[in-house]
Amino acid sequence: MESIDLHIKRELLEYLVLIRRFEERVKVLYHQGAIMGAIHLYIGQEAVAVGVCRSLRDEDTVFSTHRGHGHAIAKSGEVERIMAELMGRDEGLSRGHGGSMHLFEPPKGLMGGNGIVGGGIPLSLGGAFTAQYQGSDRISVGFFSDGAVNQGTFAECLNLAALWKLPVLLVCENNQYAATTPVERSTAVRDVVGRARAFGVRAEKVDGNDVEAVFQAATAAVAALRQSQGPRLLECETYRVEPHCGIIPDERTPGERELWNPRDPVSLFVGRLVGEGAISASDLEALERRVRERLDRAVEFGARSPWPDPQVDPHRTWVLQ
Ligand SMILES: Cc1ncc(C[n+]2csc(CCOP(=O)(O)OP(=O)(O)O)c2C)c(N)n1
Repeated sequence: MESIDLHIKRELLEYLVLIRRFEERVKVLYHQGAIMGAIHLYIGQEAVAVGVCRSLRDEDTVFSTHRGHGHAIAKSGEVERIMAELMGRDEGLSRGHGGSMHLFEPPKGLMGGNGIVGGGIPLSLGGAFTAQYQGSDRISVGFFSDGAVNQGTFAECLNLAALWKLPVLLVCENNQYAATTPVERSTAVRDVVGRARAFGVRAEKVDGNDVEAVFQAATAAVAALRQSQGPRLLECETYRVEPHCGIIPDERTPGERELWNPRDPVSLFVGRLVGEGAISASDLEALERRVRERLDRAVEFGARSPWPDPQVDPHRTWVLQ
């Protein structure tokens, strides 16, 4: 496995911290009533979004899930407009009409979240088919979690992607739960990689809390996809730290979360970079300050943005080149 350049490692860290602090801020704003509707926090899973999305180009398409803030930030970098969207404002990515689960920015390849579990998988095949049909080397990514692998659409999509050799990277974020149901109570065969291989899709399991491992696996998969070598699947083993959704009480057994603390993706990467001498304590302080100031600006931007006019059609039109 090739080592990762220092400037890329720093970029990965910047996004990890940005997403973590963004989600912490969203949690506060939600409880203050500044964000309404359902929110699904991504804390604990940041290394997956960052490792995958930072291996992509702008024009590659990403189809997200109901838990999509991390994907949206890592793919588009549009923190201010994502925050405004969560706050339901007109300058949000979807002009305040979509909210947390509908973050779209096609010019940056961000093709939205999805309230339908597993719904993004067939859409990601659509993105891949478009690229293949146009003769482009663009690739498409479909994120989903362990709950989606028991939806019929997952099996259908594995088959079609393999049959048509679509340039799609399917990314399973195995975060141990589907809403409040632990994976062992919902899934007879938990080997997602094995399921993919049964359909002829090349698949690999990685530590989803290790941003470098995810980035390296995604980079290799993306390179193969650009050479039309057929679909790939990455199963990223991770852990969702927060309850399923802002309005559902926690479902964890006492002490369970703490067991995952040593695997926290942000601390893990910070510890490794400090150990390598790649960053110093003052670099970290500066990074935290930068992120805090950026989030302050994002919240101000959202709060200043007008409420959407319900009479105005929120749709924007994009044509993928
Ligand atoms: C087709 C469908 N069935 C059920 C639901 C209700 N629902 C919303 S989130 C969720 C759990 C999804 O679990 P998973 O895919 O593992 O994602 P996680 O929330 O763990 O990130 C369910 C069942 C839904 N939105 N769509």
